[in-house]
Amino acid sequence: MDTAINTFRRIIIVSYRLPFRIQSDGDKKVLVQNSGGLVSAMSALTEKLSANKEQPLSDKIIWIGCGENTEAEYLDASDSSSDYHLIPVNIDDQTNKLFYGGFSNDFLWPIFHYFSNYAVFNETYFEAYCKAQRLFLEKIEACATEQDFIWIHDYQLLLLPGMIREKIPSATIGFFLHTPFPSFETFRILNRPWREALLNGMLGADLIGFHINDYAQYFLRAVSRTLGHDVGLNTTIVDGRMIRVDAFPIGIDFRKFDEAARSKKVQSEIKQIRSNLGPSKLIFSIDRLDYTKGFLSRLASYEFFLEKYPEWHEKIVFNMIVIPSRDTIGSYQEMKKEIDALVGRINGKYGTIVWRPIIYQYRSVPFDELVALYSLSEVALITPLRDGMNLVCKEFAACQIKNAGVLILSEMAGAAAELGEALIINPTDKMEVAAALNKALLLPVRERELRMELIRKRLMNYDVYSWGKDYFNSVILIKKEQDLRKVVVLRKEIRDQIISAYNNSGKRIIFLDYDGTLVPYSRFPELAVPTDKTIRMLDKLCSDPNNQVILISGRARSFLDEHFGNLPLHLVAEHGAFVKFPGHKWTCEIDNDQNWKTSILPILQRYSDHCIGAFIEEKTTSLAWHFRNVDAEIASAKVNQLREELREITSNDTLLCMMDGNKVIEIRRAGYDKGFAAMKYLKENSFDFLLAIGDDKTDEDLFRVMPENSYTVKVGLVPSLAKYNLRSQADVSALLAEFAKDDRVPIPFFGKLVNSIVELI
Ligand code: GDG
Repeated sequence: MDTAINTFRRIIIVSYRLPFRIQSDGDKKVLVQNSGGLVSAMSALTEKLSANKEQPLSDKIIWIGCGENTEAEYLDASDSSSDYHLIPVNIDDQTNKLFYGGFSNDFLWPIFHYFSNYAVFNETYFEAYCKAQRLFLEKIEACATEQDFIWIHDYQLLLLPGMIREKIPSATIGFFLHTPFPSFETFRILNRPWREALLNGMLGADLIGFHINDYAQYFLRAVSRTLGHDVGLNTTIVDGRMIRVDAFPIGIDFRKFDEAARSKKVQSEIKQIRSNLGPSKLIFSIDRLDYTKGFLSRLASYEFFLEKYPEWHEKIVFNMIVIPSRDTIGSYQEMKKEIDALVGRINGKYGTIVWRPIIYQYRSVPFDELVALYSLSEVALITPLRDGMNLVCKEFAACQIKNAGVLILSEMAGAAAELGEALIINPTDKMEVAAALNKALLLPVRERELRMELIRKRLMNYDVYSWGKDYFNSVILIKKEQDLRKVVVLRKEIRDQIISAYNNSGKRIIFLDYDGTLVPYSRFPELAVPTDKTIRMLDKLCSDPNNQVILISGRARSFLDEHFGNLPLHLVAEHGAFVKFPGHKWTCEIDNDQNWKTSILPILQRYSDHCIGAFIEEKTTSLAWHFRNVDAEIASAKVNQLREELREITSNDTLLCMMDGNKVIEIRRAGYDKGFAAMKYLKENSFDFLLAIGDDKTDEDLFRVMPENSYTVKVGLVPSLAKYNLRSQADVSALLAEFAKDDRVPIPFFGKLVNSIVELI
């Protein structure tokens, strides 16, 4: 961890809210930590980092977030031992209302927690969401460098990683989502532009962390289905940058709770509470006021338990603490009223003169009291309807120093994936919850101890420190991986160098691929035709007697003839199977037997039937199965199956081979490729300017045979044998336009006349 930390100059944490507020302590102003899952986790982590005497942090951790005070006031209130340098983001009230209360809490929060019926759709929410994140961006830009690690947290800031990436392309950015990420069926409720914007925003990060693997997989699925990016088990590649998407189940500061539970202060607090409680067994829960936490169904289950198991009356007490949160929002106030009423009804129905079944408190709890309550409770009843992780259940276990308590935990909390020894329940099934309560209260001591011991051991091993370490190490690993796969973008200096080499050379050879290189991809190949501008540019290029320009394509002869037949170009069709010199006829470079197609066509047809959007292109020497219009997810499953099937055939038939292209699988006669075709031209080794440009996997064969002194350019930011990468097809047109930029300008006759005059002058 320490090595990982020291890889970066500084850590910059960014979250919606700053973790501290300023309070007066006599004459002095002091920083007081806010409550909440993110703050608890991060402060535990940073305390540990700062406490490391051998390798303390080189600088304070910068934390950027909304706060009530100015930067100077925070600085003033923090003492020299403080771990943080707090930088507040100021968002005006109206924007904040729409951004935080609106888009974040009234829209994303319910959708991400599967409460889509609570989601409020409002155009202005999203505008404010974008505006607010630009304000965060300003603060980050003012302090961040490429050597820092910027760690962004949670659903309020989903756009921010992408915004930073645009401004600081080589920044190291981590993103961690503390809520669940919903399945695609729920995520697709968002309208398409928002869906795309949010995913693209998150993909600005190098490492995207979730609490559990399910959320990571749902995210990757959303990326594949919404943006059409290829996704692997835990990675995806965007603009040539590999991004890791993984699960990092957040831990707690186990020792802090464990030690506090053993402390004298807490032990005397326990005695105090115990003497008030009497012999009753204590069932405990504490959560922020939120509909996701499942208060109403928890109370309904408890009521059912009281009804079904009357033998427990007067022997148990349920202490339900609700922490004030978001209670300015109307729906939260409503929910609070419902909780108040239900508690009142249950206590009225089952309570006696000596017994109140529920002790309900709506308040915050000081740390020592919280630890005491965790420690002395016999049962923790943690039943959220959805929860990213849930730290309360972990803290309860950390305080069970005698291993005596039982944890009842909702299967809808991320923590359930880790804590299998708890009694796992469905929080909406009151019968199951009631039965679990009864079981928990009756569980033999030995079984309670065994279960709790295992839970505690796991939480101790993977505490918040290990979580941070895991996350930091993964950031380093993905950066290393990116370095290995680095693409060399053809920057202006290299471009100038190529243009000047072109201008200073006398014998040039230029290989140009067609689709994706000379023209952008289109939904149907027939529609990807060259523009007049492209034809004019090619005309100029190949009319230069010093140039030999070869259009080296996978297209059929007829297509190339139709569009380029009038130009003095060399044409190579079907990936090298046919070659045509300017003014000559096509020559076939291979054995042109076509019988093999009869067995392959039905296979391709069968896959087309199952993949809406797929189509077959029949060429003389090959059959191409195009899947660019197939739903990405269906394609990823079916394409692999088809590959396997074809591989089986080609491994038994040495005359056939399979080619993986850009959203196309092609099966053809073996023994030739673009490299093979190019070699015929390159044999004549007297060129002083050599250039090859292509975007497809089949162009790698071309790059492979180009001599060392060539310029080879891959279109798209993906690793390649080519020396340089251009971002897009449009960049190729711009580069070629530079070569063709003799000032002899426009079209044929008049153009040539003007040129001659220019030359004369
Ligand atoms: C989000 C996700 C995820 C709260 N009130 C008091 C208090 N707290 C502390 C608890 C606990 C934390 O706040 C609450 O964490 P949870 O995980 O239970 O819930 P959220 O606030 O919803 O947190 C959640 C979490 O982020 C972390 O990623 O687990 O799923 O929703 O640490 O102890 N502590 C004290 N007094 C309070 O009144 N001392």
